[in-house]
Amino acid sequence: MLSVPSIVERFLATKMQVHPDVVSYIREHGDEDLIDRIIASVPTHTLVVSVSHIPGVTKEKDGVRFTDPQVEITQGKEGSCRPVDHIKDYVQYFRNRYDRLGQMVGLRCSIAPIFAIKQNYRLRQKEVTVCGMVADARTTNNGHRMIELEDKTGTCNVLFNKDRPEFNEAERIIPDEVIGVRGTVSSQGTIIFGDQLFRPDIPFSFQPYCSKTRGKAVLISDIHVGSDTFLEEAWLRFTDWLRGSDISYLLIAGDLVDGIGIYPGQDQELIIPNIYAQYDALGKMFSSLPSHIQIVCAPGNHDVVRGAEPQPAIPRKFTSSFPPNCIFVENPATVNLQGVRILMYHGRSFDDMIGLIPGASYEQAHVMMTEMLKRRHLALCYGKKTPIAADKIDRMVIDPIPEVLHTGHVHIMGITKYRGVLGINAGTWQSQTAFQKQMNIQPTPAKAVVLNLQTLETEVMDFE
Ligand code: D5M
Ligand code: FE
Ligand code: ZN
Repeated sequence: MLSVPSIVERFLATKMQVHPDVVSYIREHGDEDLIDRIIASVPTHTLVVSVSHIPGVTKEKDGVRFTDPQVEITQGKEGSCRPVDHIKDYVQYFRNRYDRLGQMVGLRCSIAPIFAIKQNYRLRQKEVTVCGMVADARTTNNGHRMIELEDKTGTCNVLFNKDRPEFNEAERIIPDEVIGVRGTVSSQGTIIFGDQLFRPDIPFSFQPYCSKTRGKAVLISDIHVGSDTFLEEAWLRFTDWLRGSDISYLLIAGDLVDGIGIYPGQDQELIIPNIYAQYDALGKMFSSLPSHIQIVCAPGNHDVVRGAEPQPAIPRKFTSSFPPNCIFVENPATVNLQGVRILMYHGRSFDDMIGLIPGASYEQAHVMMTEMLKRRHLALCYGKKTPIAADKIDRMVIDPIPEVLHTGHVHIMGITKYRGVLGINAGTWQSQTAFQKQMNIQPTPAKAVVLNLQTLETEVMDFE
């Protein structure tokens, strides 16, 4: 058994205090591995590690409960969103993004001290490490990558030479992400020649938590009820199968219904032209499922709530026909199933990333999930296709690290894994629409991804 001081010291080494209940839990149930897992999964600003930070454990009133919770919404619970208001919120919002992602970047550049950008003029021809938010990223006439980087003290230009190994990553730098750069200041003090690039990233030490008990979840997205391209027969095959299955949870990552007035000419493609009636139809579809299946519903850009992210949960006035085993969450939301944390995000920002990241495509959307994880953020680019609602904290930051990132929106199913985090981009229940035909998007409809919570293995079920 580990000694109390050895456990306390491990946490102090990472500048965190640890609650005595956590120490007892580790002594009784864990080992060095558990300590690593806890350290890797606590949010960045944590000062005291409490029982609620132990993967798979929740705290009860009078002591510690050593069993897995069933469904717990740990982020994006209904009612968490604030209304969008003042410009000053954006200043706070971006400061919060910079502080949190910058702290993660600091952990990745290990011992190198981070310089304030305004000092560059004093540090001509010296090697420096800076950390900033990308104000602009462009390719120069000579094919090098020029980045305008901003921290709280000023801005500077960073040049990544196209013949250097780091250029590959530098090509993928996008506006409003937070990066660290190590390089040499030019003799004029105006440019840093970049040698190394650091992203907030997932630490190599991250070890995903697996449920101690059996349990399976099904992950889907983009049902689009109300559209004439909704695949009702495939859906019925899916629900028939669900009724006879050992599935305990059904998660839907947005675009529950097709909505009204989402794109020009949509009314021509609706078979349910009323928003209440669309949700009523979906509620009836869910009512036919066994009541022991917990159904988690998040909104997407076709749903009735505001488009700006984070999006609120579907309001109660639309959900009267839904059975009581439905839980309505915001977009994004983190759902803890038996200790396994699933970060649900609809995925609208894929539309922005596809244009910005070389080689990115709708067919390979799951590859972009890796790009999100490296940047520890779900929707970086401000002012493009994905509207962002400012708040005091940036809810789009990926923190803590989930076991699974669950997205949708692109209507093309794909699964990926990055440093222990599973990325599941669920498909759709809608066949190709006129718009998608125009865009040359070939959907992969009627697939459901089964996630085994005990092993984190996936299985794709096809109901086409
Ligand atoms: O998105 C369905 C599909 O259409 C998905 O592959 C993304 C694509 N899409 C949606 N909106 C846009 C824009 N504005 N530009 C490019 N591609 C887009 P859905 O949200 O279901 O309509
Ligand atoms: Fe969709
Ligand atoms: Zn969508």
